[in-house]
Amino acid sequence: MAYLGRRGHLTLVLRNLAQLDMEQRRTAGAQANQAKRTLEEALARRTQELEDARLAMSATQERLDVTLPGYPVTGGRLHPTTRIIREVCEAFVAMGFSVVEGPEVEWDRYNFELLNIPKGHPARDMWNTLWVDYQDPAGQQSMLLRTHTSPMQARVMESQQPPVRVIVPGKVYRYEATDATHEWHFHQVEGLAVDDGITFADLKGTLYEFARRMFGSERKVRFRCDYFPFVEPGVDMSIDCFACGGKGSGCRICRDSGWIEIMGAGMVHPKVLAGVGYDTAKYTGFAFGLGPERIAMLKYGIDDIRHFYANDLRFLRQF
Ligand code: 2NM
Repeated sequence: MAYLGRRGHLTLVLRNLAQLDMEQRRTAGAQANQAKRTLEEALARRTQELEDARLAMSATQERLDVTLPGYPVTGGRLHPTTRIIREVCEAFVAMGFSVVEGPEVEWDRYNFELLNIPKGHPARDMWNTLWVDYQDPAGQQSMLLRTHTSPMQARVMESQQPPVRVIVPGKVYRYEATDATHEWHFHQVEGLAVDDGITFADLKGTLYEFARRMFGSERKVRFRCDYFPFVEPGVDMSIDCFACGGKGSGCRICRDSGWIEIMGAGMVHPKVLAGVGYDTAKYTGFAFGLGPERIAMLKYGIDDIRHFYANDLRFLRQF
């Protein structure tokens, strides 16, 4: 800097050469240029020495072996719940349904009232609810963590006229003590079809097709009466056991019954259709719901639902 820099001694000498006469300029110029070369060479030499020393130090002291292979990038994988949700949705998308998702925090109105579960109705006891400490400004509506994904079906129906064909995957919450078959949060996939002329035969045909796609083309299905306040009639659907082929002797999966319950379903209750403003003289529909964790437990032979939320890599790496 002091000699070779922009305002260095030597730079100034060279710059001011023009002020000297010819004779002086020749000798001073030659000397100055010689001095500049000498300085530059010395600087380059010293720079190289320091760089060599730094590399030598790095090689002996830092122990960085640049020839070692890099750390492998481990490929991620999908959670078993996600895999089942995608498989279920794909099966229904292939049959003309659209996938929609809704909020996990809901109003009483969508989670219960529009689904034919009014305040004080005994059916409310079917869902142990996690209430959120917030009411709407008018004080009319309580907030809760949705206990099923059906409130989104109510939202879809409220926002459009039939035809409706939707499949709604998502997380749901219950105020529940946990054990091998219960969690306080888990997932659901629910579906809904409403149109002019939909019958119970459509429900059976659609869910039968789903069962065969999901569990094998040989599957048989069984429908039995069940109760859900938002449907009438309500049913549960079973498939013949894919583990023992329905023989049911010493089978862990179907507990010897030969049948496995995989979902609930039914014809949408006229009160639900009327509640969202549909013409019940014209439109009918069917709806259904299943638990992907339960499906995964059956399919992969998982014995405890709590594995799904424990984040234990020994569990997760198996899928
Ligand atoms: C189930 C079983 C039966 C259902 C009904 C509705 C709605 F909004 F359309 F009324 N959504 N989901 C339903 C019906 C769900 O889950 C076991």
